[in-house]
Amino acid sequence: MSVQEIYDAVMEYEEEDVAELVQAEVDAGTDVEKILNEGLINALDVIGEKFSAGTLFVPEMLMAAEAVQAGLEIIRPLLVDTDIKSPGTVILGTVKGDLHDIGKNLVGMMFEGAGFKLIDLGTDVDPEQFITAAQENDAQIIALSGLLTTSMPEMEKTVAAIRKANETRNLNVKTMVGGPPVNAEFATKIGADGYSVDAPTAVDDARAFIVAGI
Ligand code: B12
Repeated sequence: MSVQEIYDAVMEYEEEDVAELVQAEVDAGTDVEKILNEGLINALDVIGEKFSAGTLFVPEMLMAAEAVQAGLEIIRPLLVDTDIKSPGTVILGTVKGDLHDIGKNLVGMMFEGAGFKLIDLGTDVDPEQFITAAQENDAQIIALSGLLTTSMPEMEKTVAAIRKANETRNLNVKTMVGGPPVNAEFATKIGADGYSVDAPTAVDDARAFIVAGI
């Protein structure tokens, strides 16, 4: 039994095996971060490379994603279980036109694990949905995920709409963006308040926003 077997099972699209192997590693006390990074996410990176190279296609990418999701469900309780007092409320979603949600879900789990109240709007979320959810839940932060290059203009549109709502619709939220096509420079360019490279950093950055007092 090893983390390598989890990686292999994802590469073979064996959803049930992935769940069982992750459970076995968790029971054996293996570091969750190791399971996550070396077993699950690593495999998706290689799947993405094979997709780029044209050696596998969307159905395989989807099966690998489902296998990883099955593993994440086993890890979820370890990431979200907390007694910490809520530092604030975060609205999270993948921007319009983009259906990728594994990274977003991971970010969401880590926010929950840090005690934040999380409103996850899912994928393909349009700007108005983010704004309405922030108003209804008195949120401090809106966090946008995107995996596609075409999500970058969507993020820009969404951040612009949120900034406008901050000025004209009595909203008071900070925006943060994440996902492989974006970086800190892009975040600054589109007027987002922050960019974080991964889920743990997103939580630290969100805490810093709140401590700074929005
Ligand atoms: C799985 C997958 C799919 C699955 C998604 C299933 C799902 N439920 O999510 C399916 C099969 C549906 C899919 C479809 C498509 N995909 Co796809 N997909 C992938 C793949 C292999 C893995 C993505 C993933 O989950 N990674 C693991 C997670 C954990 O990583 P992550 O999302 O980057 O998240 C981390 C950070 O980025 C960050 N983060 C993420 N979100 C946020 C948000 C905030 C606020 C913060 C702070 C941080 C943060 O934190 C996370 C880690 O801690 C990638 C390749 C890759 N390596 O990324 C291609 C990839 C993203 N897909 C790609 C493409 C082209 C497509 C399709 C267009 C293919 C097609 N021809 O139909 C469609 C588009 C569908 C749509 N409209 O969205 C391209 C994108 C190219 C581009 N630059 O635009 C990639 C890069 C593959 C490639 N190499 O070409 N895909």
